[in-house]
Amino acid sequence: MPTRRRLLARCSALALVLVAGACSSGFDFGAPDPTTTQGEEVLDLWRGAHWAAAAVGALIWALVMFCILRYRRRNDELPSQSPENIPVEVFYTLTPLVVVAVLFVFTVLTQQRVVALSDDPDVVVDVVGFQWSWQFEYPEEEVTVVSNGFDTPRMVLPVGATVRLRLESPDVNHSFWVPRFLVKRDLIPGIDNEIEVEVTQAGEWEGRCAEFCGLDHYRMNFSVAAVPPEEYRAWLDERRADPVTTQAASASTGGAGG
Ligand SMILES: [Cu+2]
Repeated sequence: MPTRRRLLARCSALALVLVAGACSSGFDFGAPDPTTTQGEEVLDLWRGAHWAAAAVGALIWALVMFCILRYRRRNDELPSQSPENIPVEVFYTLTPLVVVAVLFVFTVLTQQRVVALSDDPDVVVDVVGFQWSWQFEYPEEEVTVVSNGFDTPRMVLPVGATVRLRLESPDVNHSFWVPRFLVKRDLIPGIDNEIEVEVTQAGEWEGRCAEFCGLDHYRMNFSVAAVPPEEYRAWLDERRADPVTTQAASASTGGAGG
């Protein structure tokens, strides 16, 4: 009996630690707080997968505990030594298949929403990643922000707008990644990769190349500033005075955090 109580106490403590960990992270399970509608979709999938894993884990623990307690040795009589149990075998074969199928369906549905492109985006930015920095061109506004290779370039976007990012590379593979967006996409020479983001809050966040692209890959940082629409228009007007701008976000090491 003391052994059983100790086991139950340890299981309860483990469950408490797991739940406390989930609560302390706001049930985000380690994911960054998203700043785009696409990121919120990804976070929902991330949360759902973790809760599903927790449910499966709880079921397994419950079954293990049931077997340990229910079929523990009480005397020298052997329990049934039947070599098969068809219903149980069907259950534990079908359950993983159902779990994988459900995760697959939710993943595909989320992916379709995240990679969807609108017919008429509010803002278009041509994002060029090159060895080893970035250029952000606003073709409809005739404004370009390009790094001199040392400064951290800054992309400015309006909050609440549908922004199409057309990703291009003139040399080798790179990857556009803003962690707080919770989405990233490769820039591949000769491939037209496009994503859309709708930023939901004002702020400034760091971005970086997420594909090792050569010796100075580590320098490929940039920042994204999301501002109210009127501030965005004012920024464009200011940039038009100097349409091709070498611009530093702040220091030369990754821009603002966030
Ligand atoms: Cu890189």
